[in-house]
Amino acid sequence: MKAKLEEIRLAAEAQLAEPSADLEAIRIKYLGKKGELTAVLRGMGALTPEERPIVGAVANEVRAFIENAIAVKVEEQKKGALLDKLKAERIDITMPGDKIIAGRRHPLAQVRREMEDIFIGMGFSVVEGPEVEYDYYNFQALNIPENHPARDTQDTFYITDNILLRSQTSPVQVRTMEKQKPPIRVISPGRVYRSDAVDATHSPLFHQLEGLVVDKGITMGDLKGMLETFAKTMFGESTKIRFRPHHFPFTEPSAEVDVSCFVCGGKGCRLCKNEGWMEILGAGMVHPNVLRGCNIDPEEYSGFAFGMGIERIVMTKYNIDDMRLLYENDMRFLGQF
Ligand code: 2NM
Repeated sequence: MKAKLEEIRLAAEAQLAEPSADLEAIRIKYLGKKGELTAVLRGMGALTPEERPIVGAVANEVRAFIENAIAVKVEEQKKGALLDKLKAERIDITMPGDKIIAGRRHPLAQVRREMEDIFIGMGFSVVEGPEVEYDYYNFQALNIPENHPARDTQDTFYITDNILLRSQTSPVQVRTMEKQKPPIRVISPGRVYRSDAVDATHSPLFHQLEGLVVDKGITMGDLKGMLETFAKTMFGESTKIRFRPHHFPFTEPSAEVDVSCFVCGGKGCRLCKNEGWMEILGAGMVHPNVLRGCNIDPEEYSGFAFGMGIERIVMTKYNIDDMRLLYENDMRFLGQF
């Protein structure tokens, strides 16, 4: 029996030496309920009382040997599996990282913010209002007569007889004057809509920034000084402004305002088409009818207002000759700003 036990030990040792040994199968084969070592232990009843403890000791020794050999092998296989995994999942930290493409603001948004900052610096607040407006706020309250061409369905997008897409942001200023007592100092940037065919200088949707100041004793001099500060900050310290008489129904007197060309300084060049000046906005003193319509007494208060197209400012500032470039979302173009 001792020889049989020694045979079992050697056989188990040999099997466990195989690199891909199935450890669980080996355990069952020798140590399991129907295993070879178990069978030897069961057969011990046939031994003499003198032989039993000697064979029993050898059997225990063989069992301990096999158990230990299996445990060592289990550890070995675990370690091997971990090393394989580490090898397979190795990270090359010298590889270059993924390039992050940073976004940026659209030039229209950049310029709008730049303009807002300038006016905020002069004490203005930014106000917003609906893009779908009543005809009352878009026209009537602005002293625009019933038969004015701007009211034509050819020029304005009507939704019903008295509801339309605002064609300017002035309705926001009327709503402000209705709600707020002077002193008023607001700008209203936003989208406006006009039924224009698309070309290099027109779009049915564009952006305006209008401003309004109402207080006691406001004069055209205040308007000029404020616009001069705006122009110098926006286009450079040497910029001059020039008022040309004009007509708007909502202001009296009214003017179109030019800035001196920031490329040639007024001598005339390609950018300003040899004029030396570029038109950037319309302005004037708020018409008494407009103030009265908002329950502001024109005998007590006066005000100025102005309006400019943000697209035009962007195109002037960056010498862009086709407005459509601002709406096409071509990154080769937008990436330049
Ligand atoms: C312009 C030109 C001149 C203007 C007038 C008003 C209001 F509501 F006070 F009457 N808001 N904006 C105005 C004046 C707008 O855009 C070219």
